[in-house]
Amino acid sequence: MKIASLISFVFAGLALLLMTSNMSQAQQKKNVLFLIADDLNCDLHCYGHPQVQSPRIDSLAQQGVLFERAYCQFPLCSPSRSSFLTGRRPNENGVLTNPRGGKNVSQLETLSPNFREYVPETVTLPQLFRKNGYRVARVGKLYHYGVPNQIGTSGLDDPQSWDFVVNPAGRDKAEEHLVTSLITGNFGGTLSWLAAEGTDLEQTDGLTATSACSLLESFQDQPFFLAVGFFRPHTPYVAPKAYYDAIDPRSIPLPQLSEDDRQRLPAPAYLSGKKEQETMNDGQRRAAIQAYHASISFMDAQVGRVLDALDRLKLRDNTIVVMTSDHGYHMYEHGLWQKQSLFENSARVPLIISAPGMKGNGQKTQALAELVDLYPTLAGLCELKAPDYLDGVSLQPVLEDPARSVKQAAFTQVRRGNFDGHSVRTDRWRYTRWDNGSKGEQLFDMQADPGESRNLAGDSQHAAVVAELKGLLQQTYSAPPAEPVAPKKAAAAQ
Ligand SMILES: [Ca+2]
Repeated sequence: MKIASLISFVFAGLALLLMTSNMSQAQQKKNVLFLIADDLNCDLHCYGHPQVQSPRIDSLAQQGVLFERAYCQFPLCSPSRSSFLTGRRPNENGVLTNPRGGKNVSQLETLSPNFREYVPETVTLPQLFRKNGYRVARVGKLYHYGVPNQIGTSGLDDPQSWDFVVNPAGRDKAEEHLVTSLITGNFGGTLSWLAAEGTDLEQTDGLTATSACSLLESFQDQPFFLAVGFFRPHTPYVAPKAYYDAIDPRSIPLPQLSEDDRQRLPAPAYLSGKKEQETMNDGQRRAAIQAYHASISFMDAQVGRVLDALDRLKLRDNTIVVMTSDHGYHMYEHGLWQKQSLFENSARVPLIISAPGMKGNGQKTQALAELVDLYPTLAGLCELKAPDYLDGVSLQPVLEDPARSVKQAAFTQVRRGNFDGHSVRTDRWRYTRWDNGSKGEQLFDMQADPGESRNLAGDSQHAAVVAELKGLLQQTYSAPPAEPVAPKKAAAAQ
C-alpha cells in the first residue's frame, strides 16, 4: 500500500471511529418528555383523592417518584411558568403578573411582562437542551397563554426556547357558545363548563396528544426534549360527556369553612375579586367540582395516549418523564375558587418524575420540592451544564432515595395590586406575610391542622417559630423584584 493510501485509510478509519462514538453518545443521551397540565391541583387518585379517576397519571406515579410536597413559586400561569422555565424565582425574572387579556388590549400588551425584558440573556430550560444538540419542541401551553382566548396561537411564547412548535385548536374552541358560565360570555376568568358532544380526539387536548405522539415518532433516532402543555383542567371545564357521567354530583362533599374563612380574614388571603364565585349555591358548587374533576379525567386520558406512544416506540427506557402543573387550585376550600391564594391548595402542585434507573421509582416522597428545582434536576439527569444563577437545586438525590430531602423550605409569592404576599412551607409549618406583615400574618401547623383552619400567628407561644420563618422569607426575598432592562418592544419582538 502506498503511503498516501495508507494515510487516507487511517484517516477514514479514525473518522468512522469518531462517527460511531458520536452515535453511541447520541443513543445514550436521555430524552425528556415534559408533561404539564394547566390549573391542575392534587385532586388525583395517586394523591389520595377518593373520587377522581386518573388511572394514567397513577400508572406514571408507579414508574416514578411522586412528590407529596411540591410547590409552585407563584400561583398564576405566567409568573409560575416563567419561573420554572427560567429556573429563577419570580422576583428574579421580573414576571409577577399575567399580561393583560381581553378584546380591547393591544398586541404589545399581550406580550408583557416577559422575562426577556428583565433578564434578556436568560438561557431557559428548553433552550439549554437546544444548545446541547437536542431536538426541542413544544405542543400547546408551556409559556403563558390566555385560555381559552389564545388557544390556537403561540400565546406569550419564547421563540428562543424551541426548534418548532404546534398550537392545536379543537372543538372546545369552536363551541364556546355552548359553555355554561357564571358570567355570560366569559369562559376563562370565571367558572364555566361544558359536557361536550363528540370524541376526545376532537378536543384541543386530544389534538395536543395526537401531535405529541407524531413528534415522538419523528424523534426516534435523535435525543429530544418534548414539552407537552395540556389546556385542561383550566376553565372552561370542557370534557366529553362520558367523563361527566362518571361522577355523581350528589356524592361530592363540600369543604367545611373555618371561622377565619367565614370572616375572610386576613383580607388579602381571601381576595378573589370575583363576586359571582362567592355567591354560588351548593348545587352550583357541586356542578363546578364535577366539571373540574371530569376535565382532569379527560386530560389524564390524553396523558395516557402520549405515554402509550412512548412505550410503543420503545423509548421509555431512555426517556425522563415529568408530569406536573403550573400551580394548584381551589375547589371551595376556604370558600375560595381557582388560584392566586397562598393556602396549600393553591401553592401545592402534583409532581411526578420518572427517570430511568432511579432507585426511588415507584415510591412517594415527603421531601419538599419547588418547581424551580426542575431546571437543575433535568439538566443534571441529562449531564448538561446548567447556568450558575439558578434558584433551585437538583432533586436527583430524592429520586435515588425518597427518604432524603434537599431543602428545608419551599417558597411561594403572590401579588395583591400594589403589595405582595410571601409564604414559606417547611416540614411542619406554613407561614404567610401580607405586605411584610402590615396587612396580616398566618401560621398553620400543617401536621396538626392540614386544612389550615387555625391561624396561630398571633399566639405568643409560637413567637420563636414565627421569627424563624420570617427570617427564611427575608433571606429568600431580600432583594426587591427585578426592574426591566430591555424596552418592551425589543423583548416582545424576539
Ligand atoms: Ca394555570
